[in-house]
Amino acid sequence: MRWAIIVGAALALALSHGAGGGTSGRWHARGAALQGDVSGDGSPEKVVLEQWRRSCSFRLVAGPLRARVRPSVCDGKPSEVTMPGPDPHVEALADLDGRRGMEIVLQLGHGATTEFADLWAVRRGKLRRFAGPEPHVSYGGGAGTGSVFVDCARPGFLLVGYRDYRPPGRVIRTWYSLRGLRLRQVRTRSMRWPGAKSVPFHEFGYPQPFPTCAKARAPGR
Ligand SMILES: [Ca+2]
Repeated sequence: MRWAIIVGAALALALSHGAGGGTSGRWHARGAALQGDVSGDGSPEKVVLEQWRRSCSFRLVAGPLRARVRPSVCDGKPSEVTMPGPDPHVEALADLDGRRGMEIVLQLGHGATTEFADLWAVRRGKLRRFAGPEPHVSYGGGAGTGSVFVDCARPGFLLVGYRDYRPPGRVIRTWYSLRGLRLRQVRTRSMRWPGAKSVPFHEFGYPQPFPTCAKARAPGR
């Protein structure tokens, strides 16, 4: 299911980096640029996703760092991300794994109700995608079916809450550790929870994703 954080063995190799800053040539920004320290040096970088013309070629830009991004939808329905629209874009910068420097939440697309994203971080001076297939995280949903909520737990741990509204109603919370650019499922708790009853757990707050740990978001969100 889309809401699950999927752990996989494949490591993204879509890396490239170069010098210089800002949009240049036929590269143009896709979504808003965020300011935050993703390199961990104490100074903020400008973080933005750029697109090459109207092609399915994207690059993640963080200060002087560059990394190529090719969403898997490029192989099937590229028009979902090449036409003007909300995705893909940098959704948030958030301190997720407890190391210096914020992680990058790169929203790749959206389904009927949920939105889904990959996680990136700067390691050894390069932008690196977390391991595993797309997407690393999903969030959103609609009352009546189910909703997914993702947030920080304690440092280095991520929490995904899933709410199933179908009677009798259920809340499922799953913890993941983030180490070495890898998400590992730690434990899961499931409990009955009637659809009409509000959920007190922090990950069910808004806005999504990462309501209690995000340090930077796109303006107006
Ligand atoms: Ca920095």
